[in-house]
Amino acid sequence: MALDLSVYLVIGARDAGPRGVRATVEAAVAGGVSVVQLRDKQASGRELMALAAQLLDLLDGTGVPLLLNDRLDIALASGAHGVHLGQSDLDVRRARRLAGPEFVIGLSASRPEEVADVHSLPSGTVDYLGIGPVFPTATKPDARAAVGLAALAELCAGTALPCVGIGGITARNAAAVWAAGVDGLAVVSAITGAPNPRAAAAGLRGARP
Ligand code: TZP
Ligand code: MG
Repeated sequence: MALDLSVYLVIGARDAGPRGVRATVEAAVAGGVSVVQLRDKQASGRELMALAAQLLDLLDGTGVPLLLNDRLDIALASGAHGVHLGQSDLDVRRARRLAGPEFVIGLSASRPEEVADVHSLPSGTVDYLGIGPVFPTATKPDARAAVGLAALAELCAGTALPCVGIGGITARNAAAVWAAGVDGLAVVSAITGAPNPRAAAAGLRGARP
């Protein structure tokens, strides 16, 4: 299955608020989200496992893959489609060895040297790069400084790997982020904080050139 990164929802219980993760994901997928990443730094392994199982049930038959942030163990145990790892998480080579060739592995890389490191890996180790924060964001207080559109464009141009922009992306700036050469837009609050997550997802999808 080709990986469609175009509208990429990152979500956890705290992002979803009272609407809940499941209802938000259901609405967002109806609106055109193409990837869901479960990212909840506070949830226990058991909680993540239970939520992953529920989301996999919900996504079954939609063609939308579920990725786990950080937790290769939960991703493998739940039967999720992949994992998204950061620069301080489990090494992507080890993750690839454990997970096999079909599993999706995404990696955060927001500096040229981090992208260069990925190029020195055996091909097929990493499936896509997450680059950000593109813009300042309150969603991830410990995020690095925003890279901005010009650096995003340079990073995307410097790799053959698909690139997803993340951080402060909304329907209003979506066209500018696409113009930087990304293969997808990853968002938390633009969907989870919207009054209508389905319409918000559709708005992001509609911004694709
Ligand atoms: N990684 C870099 S920025 C970010 C993550 C998880 C948060 C993005 O959230 P938002 O609400 O789309 O700015
Ligand atoms: Mg991580």
